[in-house]
Amino acid sequence: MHILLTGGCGFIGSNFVRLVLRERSDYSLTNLDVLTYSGNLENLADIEGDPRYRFVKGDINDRDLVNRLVAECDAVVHMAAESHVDRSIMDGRPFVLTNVLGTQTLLDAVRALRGKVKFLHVSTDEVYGDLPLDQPQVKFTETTPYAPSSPYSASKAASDLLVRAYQHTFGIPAIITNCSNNFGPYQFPEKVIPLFVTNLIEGKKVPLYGDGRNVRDWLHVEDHCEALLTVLEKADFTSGGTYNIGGNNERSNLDLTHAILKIMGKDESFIEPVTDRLGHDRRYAIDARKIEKELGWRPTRSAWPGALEQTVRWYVEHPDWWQRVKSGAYRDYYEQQYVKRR
Ligand code: NAD
Ligand code: TDX
Repeated sequence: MHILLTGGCGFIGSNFVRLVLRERSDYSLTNLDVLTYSGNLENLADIEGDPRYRFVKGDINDRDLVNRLVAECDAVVHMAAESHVDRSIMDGRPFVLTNVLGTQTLLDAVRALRGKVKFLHVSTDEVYGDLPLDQPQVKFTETTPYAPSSPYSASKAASDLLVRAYQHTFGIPAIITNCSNNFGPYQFPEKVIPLFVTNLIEGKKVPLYGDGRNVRDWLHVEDHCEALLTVLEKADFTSGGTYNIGGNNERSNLDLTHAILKIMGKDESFIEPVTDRLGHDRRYAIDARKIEKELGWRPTRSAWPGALEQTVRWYVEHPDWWQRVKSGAYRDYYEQQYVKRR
């Protein structure tokens, strides 16, 4: 199987590349990534020379390039996106350009191949909006109506609806996955866990939004990547549909912060309460029974405190990685590695 992965230099994408190369000796991958601020070639520096892996620098909105790369593959795993809610509140436009129009560019390329290429669309639980804090039994299922709250989640919801429409109208073989919050190595330190951990290593405080009671359902990134591989290999793409993916691991931000402080031997004085995020979703929780029942996937690497401790340790042991990200030095890598070789 040859996979065209979009956004493979980001957090989930780089973990997916590593997992596929490790666990599927007969698979190869092309990674199409334009290298926005969150795309970091250093995430995959150790596998650059693998003959089963190829990096192509390019935009998912480049029609000619996309048509050519899609025609060469058996399946598209589409992860490229603007992914950070706070950035979408500052400026929603890049989110529409990449998440909506970019997805449509890929869908057109897949459509032209008349059923030969599978399309796996990697999406988020945020498309469903948020859940009340006082009804813990209520979770997102695959039939929960869409009610996105941020420009980020609205752009992801729009892209999901385009996938559904192309599946329905043109019969493209497509599946959508909606996943909860991921954690693990190589996450850009704008997201809460790597931001808090690296701030604490630097002796800085952690900015906790609002009252800290917001709840997220945390899943280890390798569990997410295993779920995506399971869907790719076992799901019925001709009928289409959706799978929710979650960790069954709900934590309030306050509990998360206390857990990180404890692992790092810091006290509460390192918490800095700050003004809440605009439109801040209260609670996300995934009902993942469908993927478990139909495809036999369930998380195996997400249990706390072990998985959180392991993740904190990864950032503690890789200061070069996150210091280069925080300083912006990682952006020179492409220049050094590729441009100067021409
Ligand atoms: P990320 O921001 O770490 O990585 C995104 C990658 O996409 C980067 O490498 C970036 O360079 C690339 N990219 C952006 N615009 C592009 C374009 N126009 N053309 C080509 N490449 C482009 O994001 P992530 O956290 O790895 O998320 C990956 C996907 O998973 C996203 O679609 C996101 O919505 C979804 N998702 C993320 C989470 C999470 O917790 N991180 C949870 C559920 C779903
Ligand atoms: O500094 C912070 N302080 C804080 O309290 C940051 C960055 C976040 N938070 C809170 C906001 C959220 O309730 O922590 C929680 C998690 O925030 P993020 O890491 O920004 O993630 P979230 O907004 O929940 O979205 C993430 O999960 C779903 C990803 O960024 C999305 O790409 C994914 O779709």
